[in-house]
Amino acid sequence: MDPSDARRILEEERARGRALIGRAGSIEELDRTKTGVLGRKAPVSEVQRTIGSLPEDERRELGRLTNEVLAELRAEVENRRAELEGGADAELLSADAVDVTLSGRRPRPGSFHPLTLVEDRMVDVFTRMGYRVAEGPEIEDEWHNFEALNIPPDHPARTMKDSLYVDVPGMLLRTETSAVQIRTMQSQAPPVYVVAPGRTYRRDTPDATHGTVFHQVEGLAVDEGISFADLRGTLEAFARELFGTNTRVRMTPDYFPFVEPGCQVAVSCFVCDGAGCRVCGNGWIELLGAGMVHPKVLENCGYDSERYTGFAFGIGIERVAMVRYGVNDLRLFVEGDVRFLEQFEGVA
Ligand code: FA5
Repeated sequence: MDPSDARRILEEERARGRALIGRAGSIEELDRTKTGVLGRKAPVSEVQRTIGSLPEDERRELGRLTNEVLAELRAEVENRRAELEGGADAELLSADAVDVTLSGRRPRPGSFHPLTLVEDRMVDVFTRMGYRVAEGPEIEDEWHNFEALNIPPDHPARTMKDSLYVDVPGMLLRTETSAVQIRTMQSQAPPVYVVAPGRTYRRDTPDATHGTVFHQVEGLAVDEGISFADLRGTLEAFARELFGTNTRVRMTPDYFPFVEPGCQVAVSCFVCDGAGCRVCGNGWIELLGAGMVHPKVLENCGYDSERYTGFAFGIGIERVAMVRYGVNDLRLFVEGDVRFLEQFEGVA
């Protein structure tokens, strides 16, 4: 290559390269430009390759010029890269900018589920009477759920048809919180005053008043000299706390294998005070089963049934919530419809 051509090419490339580098609008474009002006096939590189064949003095002079152009273009590339990267940062910053003067979006406060509200209220009433909270497993063995509660082998609740068994032999989802009575008595000596809130499972066909999964609060008091009058007084105090001071309690005989005598307990309707209305029908609202702990149950847990007596009760939480909030179908509690649930915001 003629040295004067080489010089011309170098000067042209210096100008062309600077212009192209300056125009590159993105890092990707800059990289392409860099290959075009500094890569192996770029005119400057071609000049560089021919320098070796020139006479000594030309070689030195052209070598110096080539290096100068290369250094200048490389510096231009790096400057432009820094500019583009800075620009990308600035773009990101402006896209992410928060206008602190705008009023914020208020986070929607959650609220307690109505069943939680009622359970807490019930537990609160009993703990203020001196009861302690006890717990038991939801997957229970047949002994705690049935045998210990004096539920005989031929009782219908023990069939697959009425209870939900799990894949482990002899284990089922507890059908009532009464199993916690047994666990509590096994773990401590009398006197016992406990309430056990929790989830229970039955193979009931779901309808407005029955769920397959529902909740109960179990109560158990065992001490010397406990009588049916104590049960009645306790439930009256509970009903007055929950439904108002004029509430009356009605007990009608019923059968549960683990109590003797046993009863169903209803409270006078807090809407119509017993006259009969849309909420209650006949003036009374059935809430729970109760009775005096069967001596066999006390003996099953190692308690002296000659010395100790006790009462127990099991209250359906859904039932209490339906009455307290005027809800006519307990399936609403588990459907998760926000329009239903948000009505309980701020409710006690
Ligand atoms: C029992 O479960 C007894 N363990 C109660 C008891 C405890 C009696 C201690 C004596 C001594 P019962 O099956 O009646 O009894 O249920 C008690 C309450 O749970 C009912 O009054 C009702 O409020 C609620 N309940 C029962 N089955 C369902 C269901 N499928 N869905 C919703 N609530 C239910």
